[in-house]
Amino acid sequence: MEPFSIANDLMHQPQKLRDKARAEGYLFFRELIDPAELANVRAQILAICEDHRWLKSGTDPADGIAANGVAHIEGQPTFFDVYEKVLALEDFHALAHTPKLIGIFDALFGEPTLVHPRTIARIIFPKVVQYSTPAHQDFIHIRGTEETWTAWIPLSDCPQTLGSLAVLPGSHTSGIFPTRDALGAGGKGIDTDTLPYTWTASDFEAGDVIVFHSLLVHKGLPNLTEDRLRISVDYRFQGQSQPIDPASLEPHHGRNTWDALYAGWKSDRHQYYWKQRTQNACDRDAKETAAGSNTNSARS
Ligand SMILES: O=C(O)CCC(=O)C(=O)O
Repeated sequence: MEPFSIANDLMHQPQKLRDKARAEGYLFFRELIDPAELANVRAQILAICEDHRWLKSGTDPADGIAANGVAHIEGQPTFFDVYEKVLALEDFHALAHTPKLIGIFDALFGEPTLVHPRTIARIIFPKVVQYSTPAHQDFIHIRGTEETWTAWIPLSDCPQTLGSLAVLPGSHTSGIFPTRDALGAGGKGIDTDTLPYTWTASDFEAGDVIVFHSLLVHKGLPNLTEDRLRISVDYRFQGQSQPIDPASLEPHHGRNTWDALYAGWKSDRHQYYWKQRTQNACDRDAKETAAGSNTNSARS
């Protein structure tokens, strides 16, 4: 597998950053986020996992060691016992607003960035590699504007063997590829064998971040470890003036209300911040939907 190209040198050169983003469809940054902020969110997620006996008893929760013979798969009923509590974590949502991330997206979009409130965490178990996230494009799930970008951030060091992310650079320039039903997050996969692009991936250290265009084909690598959980987050961003699908303003998987998720938060700074900023965007999206331009109802 080819390694990612590193974009740190371009962080303060907006035009070059945009040129690289347009050409390759992704940007990979080393040491972008303070590892302590990631470790804080990871510890809170692992504390919930421990409460639900997802972790091996007698081990340090910080090691993220799965209990013997236990594997919970996103979308299955037992997964939500933990996931609904994860979605209520204030620090997990606040992390999406990290100024360094926003600065990169402001430069990419050439206007103020809107952070999608629908934040996503992935808890990927070992020994269930058939549920690794299949190759896909986020746009079929997110809709709204194609100029939506995802930041994928592992909450600890994440070598490829722990199941990090791989991308097909340049694949965002070829439109939307056909999909088939597949196991793994999103439930839709693309057959990539005949595509004229090369899979690219690197080992992540805590603080490294990859951001990518909604049409860039990407996939989760299999978690090949004996017993470690891979924990990562996906945050989505777009220019504030662009259309947004109303589902991107709902909690992930749509099982909770924001009022319920916000109930225990200490601050309202990251609550309902999008309501004012998306009024026009939602109206425009509603008109497009009525006109039949958005027909795919898939959701990840
Ligand atoms: O973390 C993963 O396995 C998949 C993340 C992803 O591809 C996505 O959310 O679009």
